[in-house]
Amino acid sequence: MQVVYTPKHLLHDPATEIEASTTHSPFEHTGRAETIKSALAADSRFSFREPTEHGTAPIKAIHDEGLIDFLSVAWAEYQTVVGDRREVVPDFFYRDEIRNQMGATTEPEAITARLGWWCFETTTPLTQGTYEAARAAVDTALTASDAVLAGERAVYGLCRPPGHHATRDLYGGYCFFNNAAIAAHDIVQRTGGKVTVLDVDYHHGNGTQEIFYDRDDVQYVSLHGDPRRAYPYFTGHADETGTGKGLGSTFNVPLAKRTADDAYISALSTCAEKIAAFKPTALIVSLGLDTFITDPIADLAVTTEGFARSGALLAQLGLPTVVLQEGGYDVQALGRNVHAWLTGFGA
Ligand code: SP5
Ligand code: ZN
Repeated sequence: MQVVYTPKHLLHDPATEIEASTTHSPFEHTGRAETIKSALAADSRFSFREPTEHGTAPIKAIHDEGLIDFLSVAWAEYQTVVGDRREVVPDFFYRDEIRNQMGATTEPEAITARLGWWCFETTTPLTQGTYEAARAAVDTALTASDAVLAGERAVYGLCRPPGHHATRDLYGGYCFFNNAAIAAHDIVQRTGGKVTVLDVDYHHGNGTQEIFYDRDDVQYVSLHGDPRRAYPYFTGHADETGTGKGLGSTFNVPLAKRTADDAYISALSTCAEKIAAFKPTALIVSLGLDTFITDPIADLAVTTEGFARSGALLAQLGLPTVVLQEGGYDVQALGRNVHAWLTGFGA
């Protein structure tokens, strides 16, 4: 199996994360992608290639151009206006209600205000090279989907930073650009076929769901920790099924705490049936391994064997498949878990 990887992910290098009312070392760090790379490189069935540059057009097709412009200048502008900071984090979030009765507003001028305009939470710091790394993650996803369109059965894009929490207009949840959504839309545009994004990350992919919520050409299927207890809290409930012509093209399966392999595989089978019924021409998997039994920020109980079974089950759909890296924070086990999933699929 081809693996698309670039060391440019190292340019996004936060040293802290503000979460749970503390500042601590980040769960999402450079070591994650490096350990995955090493685990796959040790198996000769995987061949590595670097992404090619695709420019901003495919990103603009999914995200507000203002978000791209902001991310390209925000870190540097903060340094000159506010002060020297290794990492840049918002401290004032825009919420519509602050202007109750006053009507809508537009992007503000001050850098502090713009941070709160484009970001939705505190755990996603901007570092000096974040924009370049985020652009490279998009290129990784698009290079993987190019290879699948060129005839590969399945290709793995080692995207970092991840993407599925990024909405059309907002970044957060360790995500800046929605790699999977950009690749899915690109495939639809180029082939005219329908695409499914299957999101197996522990966290609901609020961004991917939002981007495609009113569309009938991209199906979004997700199984994740129940948002009644799990981040991102405000989306991912079972009654969210799409809107307008997209009604029925979103399918959410919230999972109970400690869900283990057999129950997980059973839920995944239900998802596979939904995908088969949609009849897509390609599948994108948002591959988060934070469903793992010892993940530090999640509470499911999937094992390495469960990941191998997941890959095998999805291979049975027989679809051209782009697998893109999302979360997974037990870094000790992350390389072997990705390896198990991909070899289960059929490396
Ligand atoms: C891509 C991805 O997996 N993003 C996840 C972002 C979640 N960030 C906040 C998680 C908060 C979890 N708090 C539980 C702490 C247990 N020690
Ligand atoms: Zn996650």
